[in-house]
Amino acid sequence: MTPTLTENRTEAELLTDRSELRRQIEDVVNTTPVIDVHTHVFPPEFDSMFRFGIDELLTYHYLIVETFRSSDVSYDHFWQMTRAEQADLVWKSLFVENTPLSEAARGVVSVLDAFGLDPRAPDLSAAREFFRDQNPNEHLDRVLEMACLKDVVMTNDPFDEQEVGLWDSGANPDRRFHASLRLDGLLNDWQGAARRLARQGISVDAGLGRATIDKVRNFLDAWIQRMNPVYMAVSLPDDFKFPDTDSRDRLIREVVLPTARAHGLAFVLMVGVRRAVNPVLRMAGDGMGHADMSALERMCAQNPDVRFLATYLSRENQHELCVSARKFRNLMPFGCWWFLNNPSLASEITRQRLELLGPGFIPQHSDARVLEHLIYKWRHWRPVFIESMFEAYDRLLGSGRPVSRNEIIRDVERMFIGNFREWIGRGA
Ligand code: RAT
Ligand code: ZN
Repeated sequence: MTPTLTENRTEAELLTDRSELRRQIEDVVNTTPVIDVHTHVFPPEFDSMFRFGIDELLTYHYLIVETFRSSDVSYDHFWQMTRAEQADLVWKSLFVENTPLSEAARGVVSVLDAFGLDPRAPDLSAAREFFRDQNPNEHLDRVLEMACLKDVVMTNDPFDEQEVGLWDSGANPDRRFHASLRLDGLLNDWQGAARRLARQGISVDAGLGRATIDKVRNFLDAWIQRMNPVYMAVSLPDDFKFPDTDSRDRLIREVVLPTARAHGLAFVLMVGVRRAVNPVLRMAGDGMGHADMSALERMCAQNPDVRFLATYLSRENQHELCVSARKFRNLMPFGCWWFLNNPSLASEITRQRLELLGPGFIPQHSDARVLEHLIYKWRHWRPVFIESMFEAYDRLLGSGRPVSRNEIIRDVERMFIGNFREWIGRGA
């Protein structure tokens, strides 16, 4: 539709009235599609990796830990249950016998409400029937629209047998889904990686000699060719150091960074996770810790020709990350990761980033694992972002510099799409 002259004038008009300013921010933020730069969601082409529906939603690892705190089920018994039995127990413990006050529990409520399902239902029969009846492709389109998403970045593990099988059989993801090459298996467990490479017919020496370095580089080249990833990524522990004396350091320097350079690929660092703090909780058992930011600063300083995206898990690292990003133009902070993706912390982090970096950061990613997570993660976050943006623009207004709707659109598009596109060096 061609905009009328009046609409054009309105877009450029300065917003000097505070309530109109808020209304315009709300409208722009709620209607601008975002690129979700880190998820664990897959499209229907990925068979059983396409996870959706109430049983998957309720057996999210965030909710499993909460269930152990509100029920006396033993760990062993829980892990022996079927997924449906686990989901029934989570529902009973967190949604019927208790009020779903936590962020992850409220997420399920928001999803049910979005589809007109009863969040106070005594059991899951109606919700199960609803999700069973959905056509996967139509449901996917609907969810992306409800979350107001443009594109989604998956997490793709070249050591995951199921995933390798899918790529081998010519998996061709929906064009809105982009691959990212996840390197945890390579960088965080070199001994295990050596065994897995051997199983794929690539014999390597544990000591990382020249020939092995070349083979691992070829391995990554082949996966890049196959997946066409938008970046390479790794999650790192809180005690991550750079430089270091271990195999991860050798692999980062001699394999990953040269590969990033050769392919013009950004390197994503997700720092601060302490894996398996409580192993009986399985994938729900990871914790976190405060990391030393100087490792990232050294990596950015030594590799000015590589673009880095970074997110830290500890609240205490957030201010330091902003300051590091001010010092290194090849560093892009992104998202409020995992335990930080709660309204109170997301608000604090976003406001801090706006104050220190202006629009030069990627404010959020969802980390969704189940398709419908996309709905609640983005619907819960957008109001937080609106408040943070209002605070920043309102202060500017108070200082004598009102903004127009056009400027709000420009800023939001930069943070929702532009910064990421610039970092990955292409349109996503
Ligand atoms: O947020 C999560 O679900 C975590 O389990 C992890 O996926 C984390 O985001 C990661 O990518 O390692
Ligand atoms: Zn993740």
